[in-house]
Amino acid sequence: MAEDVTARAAQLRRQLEYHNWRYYVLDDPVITDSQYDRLLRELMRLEEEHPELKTPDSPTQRVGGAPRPEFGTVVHRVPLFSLANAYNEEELRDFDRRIRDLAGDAKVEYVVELKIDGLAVSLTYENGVFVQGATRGDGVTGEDITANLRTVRSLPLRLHPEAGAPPLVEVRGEVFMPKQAFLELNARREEEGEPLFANPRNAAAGSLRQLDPKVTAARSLDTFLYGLGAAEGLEPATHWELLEFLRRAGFKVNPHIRMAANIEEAIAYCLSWRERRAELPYPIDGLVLKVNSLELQRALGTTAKSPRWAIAYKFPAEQGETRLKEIIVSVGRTGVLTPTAVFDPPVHLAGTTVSRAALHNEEIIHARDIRVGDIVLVEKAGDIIPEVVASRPERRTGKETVFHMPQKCPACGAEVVRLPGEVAHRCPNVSCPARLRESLLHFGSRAALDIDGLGPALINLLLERGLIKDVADLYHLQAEELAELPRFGAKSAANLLAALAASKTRSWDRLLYALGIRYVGATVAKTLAAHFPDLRSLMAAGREELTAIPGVGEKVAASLVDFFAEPRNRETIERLAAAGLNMSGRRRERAGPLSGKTFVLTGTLAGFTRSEAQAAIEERGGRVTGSVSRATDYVVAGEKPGSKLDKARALGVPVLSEEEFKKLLEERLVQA
Ligand code: 0OX
Repeated sequence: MAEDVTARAAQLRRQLEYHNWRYYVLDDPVITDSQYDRLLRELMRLEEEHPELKTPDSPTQRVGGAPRPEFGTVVHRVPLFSLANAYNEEELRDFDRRIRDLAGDAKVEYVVELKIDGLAVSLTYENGVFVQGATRGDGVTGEDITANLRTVRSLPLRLHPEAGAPPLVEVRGEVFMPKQAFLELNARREEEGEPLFANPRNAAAGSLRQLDPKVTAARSLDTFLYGLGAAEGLEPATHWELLEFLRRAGFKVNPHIRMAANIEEAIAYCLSWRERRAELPYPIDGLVLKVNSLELQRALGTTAKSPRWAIAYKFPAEQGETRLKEIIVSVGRTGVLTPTAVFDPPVHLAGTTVSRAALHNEEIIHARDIRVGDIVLVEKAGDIIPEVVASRPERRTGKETVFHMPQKCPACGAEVVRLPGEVAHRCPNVSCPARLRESLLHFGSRAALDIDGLGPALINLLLERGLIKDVADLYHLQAEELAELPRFGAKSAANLLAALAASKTRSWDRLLYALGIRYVGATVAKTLAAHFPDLRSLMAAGREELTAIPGVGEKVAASLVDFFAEPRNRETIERLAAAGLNMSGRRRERAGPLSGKTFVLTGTLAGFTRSEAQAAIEERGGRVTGSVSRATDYVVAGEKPGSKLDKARALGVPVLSEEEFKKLLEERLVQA
């Protein structure tokens, strides 16, 4: 028996270490938090029952994960503890009883906060100035992510004067990604052939733990602050007072934080959020109860891992069971094969009916021991995306089958490849009908050439009838052949031809984006179009010329060079040119007196609308971006400037008034 227990503990430890590494080092977990919790709790129970099993390196003995070696490390002045969890009302009442045992007759009030599903950070301000930011890390040592945190717009780089500039404050809170931003980021990544983030928290972690702060800056991260570490010159008496201080100092404090006079009020507030959490624009995974009196907090103290004065109430997972009927594999525009689970019957989760869920890749399917025909558990990951989290092996009948990625492309039969270092399987055939279909859809999509009426049904018809074989064929379609298509009269034919004609005049960055080159999304396409006068000169550019452009990295450059080296692609581009598509930009490439200068606009100007100011800068060869960084040359501040002005001051970026801006425009015109 004892042998079994030892073996199981060792197995759990190995599994937990592996999943820790996937989560903290790779930001790419293969199991869900609740599965991880289950493994950890099983190990904790075993170690409690058999203390001789405890080892100093057991995953139960630490709070977080290994720091990434690329970042500097920060030793926290006061350790960052994690929270003990409660999964039901009874566990909350137990928590309250333990506290009242110690409190004696004193009344125990609680502050109840939403538990934001993000990344815990610690921010140090010296004499009111932000000097250092760190991840929690293992609670004792974290990673230095100061440069990245500086790009998060809701973080004050300087405390508001109302806070009284205490000599030292170390503030704690959560950096998170709003749900909408997460969905948009993943949509963009899908388009650019990048792996998707599993949930908003991983997206936030992945965005913050970037070696290039520019990448962090481009992600919509937000913050809520809720705690204090080391402090000098600041002594709140209650947690509530601390929150008020944080608000005054300019931090974002969650608006749904409430006082509860006793545990029952706190519980009622927790339960009220079970139904309402879907309405929030950011992900939460529960609530946090904190003893309001800091004196009582000090008296209660901490265990090895978590304070005794706080507890997390974790929502039961939105969860349902159903049968995984089949796994279908679709082929995307870049050739990536994606498996999708199809459920029979569909499951109801948090007000929605779910009949399918993405399975990401083969590795995840095997890590979760999911087989076709299994009864599976479906949850909403990060409060938002349905996900198959586990199977029920005990309910197998023996008819279930292990899933393998097909070795041949399900659409064209080409041999599937797996590039070294990639989890994705790909169809390498550039003329694969599935890839072609997706490429055509992308080509005509709104942000690309915006060809009204070119939807999936029409594309299928055109392909089936052999009327088109690539995007260039679209421009040779004839009214007569279109009018013969089922449910497609002369009117629709004329509309489509008009839409195609209109698409020829779009700016060439949109054509570049429409070509669907890997890693060339709409933003990269704009950047490239701003540096080259036309598509042909971009095609002639080598890797070095490309990587010299800010915002163009090795990956993008290699992808462009490969794409343009392919004769079939060059031929398609020539045919598009012959059909009359616009391949050069008058407006964008301008070399002028402001060439190489980057501007940020904030507030309202009396003499210009925002787009007029932008046009004036661009006409002179300058560029306008949305956020202030060290690379910004000027910030133009009008009436009621926003936080961009504070940021410019903190970074020492020159700030121009409207008068000064006008002068600069005039001067630079004369020079030109
Ligand atoms: C959150 C959150 C996390 C209390 C002692 C250790 C953590 N995710 O929103 N942690 C805490 O509290 C501390 N509060 C929160 N609101």
